[in-house]
Amino acid sequence: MTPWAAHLPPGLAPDDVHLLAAASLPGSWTARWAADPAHPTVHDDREGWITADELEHRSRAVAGRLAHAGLVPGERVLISAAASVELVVAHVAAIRLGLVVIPANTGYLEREVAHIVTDAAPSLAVVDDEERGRWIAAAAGDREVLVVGTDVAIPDGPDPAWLDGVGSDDPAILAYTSGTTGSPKGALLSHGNLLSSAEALRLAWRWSPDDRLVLPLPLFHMHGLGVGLHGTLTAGASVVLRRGFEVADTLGAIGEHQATLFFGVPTMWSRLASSGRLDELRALRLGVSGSAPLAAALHEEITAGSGQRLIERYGMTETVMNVSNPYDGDRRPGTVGLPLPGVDLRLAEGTDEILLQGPNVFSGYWQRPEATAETFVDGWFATGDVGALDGDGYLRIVGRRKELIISGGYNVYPREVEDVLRAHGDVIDVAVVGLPHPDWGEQVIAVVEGAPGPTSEADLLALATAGLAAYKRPKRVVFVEALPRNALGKVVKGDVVDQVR
Ligand code: MLC
Ligand code: AMP
Repeated sequence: MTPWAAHLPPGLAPDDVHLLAAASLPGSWTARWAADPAHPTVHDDREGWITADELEHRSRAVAGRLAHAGLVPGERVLISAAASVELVVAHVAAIRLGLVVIPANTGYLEREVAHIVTDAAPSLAVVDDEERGRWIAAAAGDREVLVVGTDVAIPDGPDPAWLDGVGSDDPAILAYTSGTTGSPKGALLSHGNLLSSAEALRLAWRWSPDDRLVLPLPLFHMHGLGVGLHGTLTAGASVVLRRGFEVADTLGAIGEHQATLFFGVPTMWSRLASSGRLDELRALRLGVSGSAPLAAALHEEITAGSGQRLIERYGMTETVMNVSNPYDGDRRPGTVGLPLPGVDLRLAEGTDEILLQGPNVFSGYWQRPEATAETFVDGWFATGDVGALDGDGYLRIVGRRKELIISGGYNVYPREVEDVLRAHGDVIDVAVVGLPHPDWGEQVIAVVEGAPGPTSEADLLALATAGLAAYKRPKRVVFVEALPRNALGKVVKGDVVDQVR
């Protein structure tokens, strides 16, 4: 039996599943808009609801402006802004035009933004912050980059001839991630990658036009963008955007909008649980957790307090969504469930690294053939995560081969933080590690070899504040006489954790 058959709604067989039938994201979305133009589709507090028809017309108009400004399919557009209807319109317009969207964290500082601009050479940037716009223009240097606000207030143009003309192999999103090691690389995701994943979730989670998602996740990472927004549009459903997560705001929006769906990272679920207000989630049809491990005890606490049996699922920038607990059947705490429709999964011999294949798996890193080659083993994408399979095929994520800290659902690459701190004169060497933490899941700690001077800790934190987005900064600096090293002189991270735990 196909392992993912367990995800399908009753009456649907694997042979009936055609994840790429709509060919592209616009292929899927425009069919939804035509079928029910009056459907309330996207909501923010400034504009209220816009309908499917309004989204179609507004994104068409923005696409006309972008084409009139000279943008052609394949050119990159960097988008970095808080969630809003305007942002969604700009994103959908770019996608319909065949542009390649680079979603960038709004917390990035100049150094982090400049790296992306230099690497991806965007022709357009959509930002909600003038300073960020200046950083982008400066990093682009002599290369022309058009910087606009989320309203894309540039002259109108006619409907572009190639609107909605993209196919499944055409690129749609260039998402920056450090992957296993090194500086951030752009993972190039095609329309087929994103569509197949959104379709798989639509089937697996029974996502229907009647669903209403409250979404406080940012739209610059896969969870908010590839799952929350694309999933909503692919299902012809509705989404209520929030500008960040705060317990009272989220619960208020869920109540006010009679939400049926809520997706969060474990830090959000843990804050909801600590609020004592879990009962307010009772009316949801489905709650989902992902992006970092959800502790089994928290999973049970949420069930007890809200009646919601969460679905935990597993995804990645390079692959969108891979594995999920089933809608019907056992939603098993401590596991991420079974491969989603279309996804093949196996564990590597000897290391148990999780390997993936499927229409959701990206084709490679932007202009990094070597990094791409390293991450594919005989055609299988090597995730850097280590897994174990229960007897009946449920996947547990039991470790990581890559050096990665996941804090509040955001990925922090120790190497990047270490490089920034090493600039300080008092630092002989530094190891950045993640320690278990009740709110963040893992907390970033810098362990510094070198004698602390009177202001060393403050100086180090100032370096971090100047060079790193807030979520990457060490929450604590610990000085040690010597970092633990192996016979080759290499710092042993596991021993560093023991040293400071
Ligand atoms: C914010 N801070 C963080 C942080 N988020 N520090 C560490 N880790 C984080 N995740 C900083 C703030 O800037 C602030 O710094 C201080 O910590 C306290 O912030 P806060 O007010 O408590 O944080 P808050 O704004 O409430 O944000 C917490 C959060 C947010 C959990 C809501 O981090 C968040 O939205 N996380 C979700 C990230 C996400 O979308 N991940 C999906 C990746 S996709 P200062 O200096 O100002 O005091 C992916 C694939 C998949 O992984 O499978 O989904
Ligand atoms: P990113 O590269 O930001 O997309 O992060 C992807 C990584 O998040 C994966 O490789 C996993 O290590 C981790 N991840 C995502 N979902 C889960 C989950 N449910 N449990 C444990 N780790 C997860």
